[in-house]
Amino acid sequence: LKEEAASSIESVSTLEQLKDLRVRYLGKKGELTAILRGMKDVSPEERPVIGSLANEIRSFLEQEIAAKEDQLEREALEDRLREEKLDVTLPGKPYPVGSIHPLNAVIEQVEDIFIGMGFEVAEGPEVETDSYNFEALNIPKDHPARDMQDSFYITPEILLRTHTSPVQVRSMEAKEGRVPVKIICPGKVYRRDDDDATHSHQFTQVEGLVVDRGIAMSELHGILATFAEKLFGMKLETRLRPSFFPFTEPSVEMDISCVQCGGDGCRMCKNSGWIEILGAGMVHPRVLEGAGYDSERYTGFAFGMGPDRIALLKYGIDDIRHFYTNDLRFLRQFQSV
Ligand code: FA5
Repeated sequence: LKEEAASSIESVSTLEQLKDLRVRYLGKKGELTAILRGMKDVSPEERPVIGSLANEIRSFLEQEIAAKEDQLEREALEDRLREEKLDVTLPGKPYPVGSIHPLNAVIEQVEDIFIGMGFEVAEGPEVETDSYNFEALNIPKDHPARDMQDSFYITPEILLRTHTSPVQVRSMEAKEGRVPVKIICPGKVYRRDDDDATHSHQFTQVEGLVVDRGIAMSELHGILATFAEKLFGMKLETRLRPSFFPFTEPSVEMDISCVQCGGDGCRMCKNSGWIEILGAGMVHPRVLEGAGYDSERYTGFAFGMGPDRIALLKYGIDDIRHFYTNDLRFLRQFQSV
């Protein structure tokens, strides 16, 4: 039995098989256990001899099994180490890296420039009431200026805001008559415009508003000229042209000398040398009064620009729709922006 067991132990190759062998020889119903149980039938003289022999075999088998178990475990560990070997010199898998959208890049630059000049960034809702979007901005129901901004209405009183100007009124109301008010507000706006290379039905604007004592048109021009030079990173000419907005009086549009051709004429500026980048003006007294500011004591200026068109100009992009179609080939060109 001893020899047979020893050679079986020698020949097993898995821990599973070894466990079966242990049960077969040493288990409750095992062969050696059966011999030890049978001792009661053996004559008293033979009992000590057979008993000690059986015990000797048992401890021998226990040792053999333990030794084999050690060996098998070591081998299994070595196999695993061999299989799971990691080659740290292999080249890694390339991981796709995203980049900031050119439109967001421009909005962030605009924010940084104005924050640097002491402005705070305000926010307002994209779903707006007719009264904030129009009435509080001196655009009554039957005013022809409503046609300037064809709107998406949700109910007769609620619409998607057509410009960021309602945030002027909301910001003044939040300040409850205190000065200075000095905010910009970037955000999405919506108009029922037909999409083409320079028009989108959803686009972005950045509004600006300053209200304090003694604010004049010269402050407006100074701040906006400084802003334009910082944004395009070069010396620029700027000019203010008379314009009309119901919520500012007087109203202007600001042109910059074309950054693409340096003022000599190109496709971007239609050979005029000038490009319009924003609308602005002195806040209309009626808008100040409506938001709780005494228009005899305080004056202010406001402006509104379209970062989409500024981004077209800054990066020489030919179609505004590129910003919204998410073609990776287009977006990848701005990884260093
Ligand atoms: C306004 O929306 C005024 N609220 C701006 C303003 C604010 C004037 C404060 C005075 C004081 P306007 O409709 O011109 O103005 O739009 C401003 C800018 O938005 C334009 O210069 C243009 O850059 C951009 N814009 C207008 N319509 C579109 C469009 N469909 N797609 C992309 N950009 C547009």
